[in-house]
Amino acid sequence: MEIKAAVTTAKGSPFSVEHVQLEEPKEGEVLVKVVASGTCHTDMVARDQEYPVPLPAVLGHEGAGVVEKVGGGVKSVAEGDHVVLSFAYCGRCKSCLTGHPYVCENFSELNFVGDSPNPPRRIHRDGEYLTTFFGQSSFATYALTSEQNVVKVDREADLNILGPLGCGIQTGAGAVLNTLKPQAGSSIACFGCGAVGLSALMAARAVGCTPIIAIDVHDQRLQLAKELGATHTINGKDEDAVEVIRKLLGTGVKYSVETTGVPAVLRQAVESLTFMGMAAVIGAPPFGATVELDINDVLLQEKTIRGVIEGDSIPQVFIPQLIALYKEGLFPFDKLIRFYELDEINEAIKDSETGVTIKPVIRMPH
Ligand code: CXF
Ligand code: ZN
Repeated sequence: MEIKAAVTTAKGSPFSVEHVQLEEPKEGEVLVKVVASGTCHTDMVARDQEYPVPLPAVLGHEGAGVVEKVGGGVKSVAEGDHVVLSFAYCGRCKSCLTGHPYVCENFSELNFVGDSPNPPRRIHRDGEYLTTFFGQSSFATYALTSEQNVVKVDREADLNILGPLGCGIQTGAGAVLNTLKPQAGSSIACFGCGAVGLSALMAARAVGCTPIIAIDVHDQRLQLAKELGATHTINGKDEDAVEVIRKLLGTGVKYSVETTGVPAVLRQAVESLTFMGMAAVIGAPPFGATVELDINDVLLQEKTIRGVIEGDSIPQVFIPQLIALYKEGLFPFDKLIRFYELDEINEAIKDSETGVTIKPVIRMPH
């Protein structure tokens, strides 16, 4: 079938909205009419070729829409179901089989495709195949994906806002709810107030963390952090976050969440921890990035530094839980979103890169 998609042809180039061809669903595949797709920093990382995503490609990995058609053997969804699309996993490796698909041993191959011996050939343009990103390629009017990428959601929920739950929002919220699991009354510091950091902050608020300290270099974002539940804010340009946190809490915070991918900020997220504190490492720096840590600071206080991918989420379990929290007013993630039309995708990306919009969501023309 012919679809409209935002194509990335060359490293760093703007998106070009074009007509391309999409295959019909085969065994285990699901065709989704995309209503809207969030944009995530990882789309830009792929566009800029910092991750091995062969170009040309159709990026986008936070799709939400309606099932149009299913291939043979698909059991969990049917035509007409409302769905959110999340990351791809194999379901057969040790990580998947032990309930950890977010660290699927084939994650890179299935989501970034670069090193795949057998890439999905679903999208083409004049005889040339375009890379399918995160097993979905949601910057398009239709997405052809695999059953394991698909999460069936409540029909009452507004599909226009649900896409970002498939990546950025589940990543931040899951780091708190699935990984750190703070008790009510625990202290937490969120380093970086983009979509991921603010999602962590909202989750911390939902489970009764206090104090909740938000750190960023933009006052506008810190203001939003306050509205979403931060009890304290620190502008890292003006103040030393570690010093301020120690002044406030004596030995430090029980939990910290690092979402910036800046090595020096990761060091702060570790240094600001109290005894037996835990830092969640979420922000992705360029490959090969390193950081110096005071080993005795980690050792003598028994600190834990923990990488977290996709919020340690089983999307089919966690996304409906986030929607339920949203419905109760406990997780107002819609406050991060601004809508753009597909033809405005380059403006949306620019607004996310300049910090004007926390979470741009692209609405598809139908
Ligand atoms: C990514 C972030 C970087 C590590 C792999 C998963 N998630 C989505 O954007
Ligand atoms: Zn993402």
